[in-house]
Amino acid sequence: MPRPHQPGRQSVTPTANTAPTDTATWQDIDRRHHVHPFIDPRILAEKGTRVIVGADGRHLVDSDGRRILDAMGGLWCVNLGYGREELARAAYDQMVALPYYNTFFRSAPPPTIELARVLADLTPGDITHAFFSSSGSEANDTIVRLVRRYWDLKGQPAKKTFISRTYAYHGSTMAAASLGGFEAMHAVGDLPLPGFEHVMPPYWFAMGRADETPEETGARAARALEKKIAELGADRVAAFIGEPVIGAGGVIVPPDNYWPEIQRICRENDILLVCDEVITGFGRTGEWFGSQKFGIEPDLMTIAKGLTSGYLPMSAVLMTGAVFDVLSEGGVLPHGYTYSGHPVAAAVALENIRLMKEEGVVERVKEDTGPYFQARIRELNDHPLVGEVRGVGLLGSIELSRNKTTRELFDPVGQVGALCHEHLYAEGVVFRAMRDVVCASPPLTITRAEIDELVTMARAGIDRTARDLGMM
Ligand code: PXG
Repeated sequence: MPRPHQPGRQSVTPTANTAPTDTATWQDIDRRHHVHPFIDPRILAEKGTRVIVGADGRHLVDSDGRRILDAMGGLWCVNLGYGREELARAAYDQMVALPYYNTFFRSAPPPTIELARVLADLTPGDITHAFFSSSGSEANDTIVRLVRRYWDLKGQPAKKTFISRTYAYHGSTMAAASLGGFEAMHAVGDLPLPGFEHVMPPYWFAMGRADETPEETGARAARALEKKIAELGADRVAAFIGEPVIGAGGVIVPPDNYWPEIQRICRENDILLVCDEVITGFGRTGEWFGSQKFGIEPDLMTIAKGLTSGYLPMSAVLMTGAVFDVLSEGGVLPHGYTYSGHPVAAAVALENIRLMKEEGVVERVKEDTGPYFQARIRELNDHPLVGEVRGVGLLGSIELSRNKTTRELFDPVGQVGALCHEHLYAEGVVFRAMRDVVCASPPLTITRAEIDELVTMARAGIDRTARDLGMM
């Protein structure tokens, strides 16, 4: 049962196994013992860890009792919002019935079997089968192994190279980070591994030529894939992978002409099309899956995050019957994780999907809160520090720029975004800053009133940033 929050209380007991203590003590212990992803430990030590002790609906509660609107739904994942007792109960009931059993060899627990069926029903095109894992990174690693095996079994063992995009985020394992398009990530672990290539994304604001429309940039980005395939030889290219909307890379929304063109190029060159739906899956864009929003039917899909609303770690690789049939010809598949198809995570995923259907969550994003959110955040376009507002459904980003006409980026990139993130937090809302883009991916249960609150705080935080820069 979630505990009631007591705003203002200085000393917190978040769980039965942590002693009550104050923020400074948590921060001190954290600094001495805990390695955090994606933050300079010196900055963390200087500024102190934000200790989040509870949450309810769309709001977080920190160890000082402050309530903060979570415009990020955790990390793009808490789609049903916080404090959903139905999900906690589904986990509890399954833990009592069967807390663990595996899916290796001939076994499988009922929730995992049922989830595979539900996913086949929910997904677009001919997707029929699911391979389960626990994180988006593991699922994308799985993609690399399965796709390479697919081409071996098809008698085309030279088809091994993956083409992905600059600013793509596909995870942090060796293969997932190789798929990703971030130099800073490649620098850790000597990546990309051999066999991973990158082309430009349809990112008009930063990569579009001065005289180009977003559609023209989209068409040029699609041609970049065609050129890369020609350069490598289609007989060496295994798959193209992309997020329907690039998420962590700055919420880069493609123009409508981009994805159909990418699909055409993949089909014509006999290259598998893989959609990483880790963020765009489960209603984020106003459809169940981003590929539906953009009118394409991938051969394989990666899902994670919103599958369980982040309540437990679970991910999957989904594939068409045609892909499954080829893989089946290979006999034993020597690939799997101890927690593949974990029954408790599967029970939570099933309950999450049931609740989403029962409450009409995806329809509400499509027809009501999504369009409302898009209209309201676009009001920020009038701000002198805002270069462009992008988004679809309940995914949005604000690209900060000195000059929206020339689309001038800040130099060095990243400081203004980080500053803005701090100001937004001070206003009481968490965004995600990437370069000089602040991104939002709120719980899909967010109300119109909370969207108003979000936009008011966003404007105030951007105002503060502009004043620091002498732009207001
Ligand atoms: N694909 C996509 C599209 C993602 O956004 C992953 C794969 C990897 O999932 P796991 O579960 O292995 O993390 C992601 C994850 C950020 C941030 O800073 C984004 C993600 C994860 C952590 C931080 O915006 N996306």
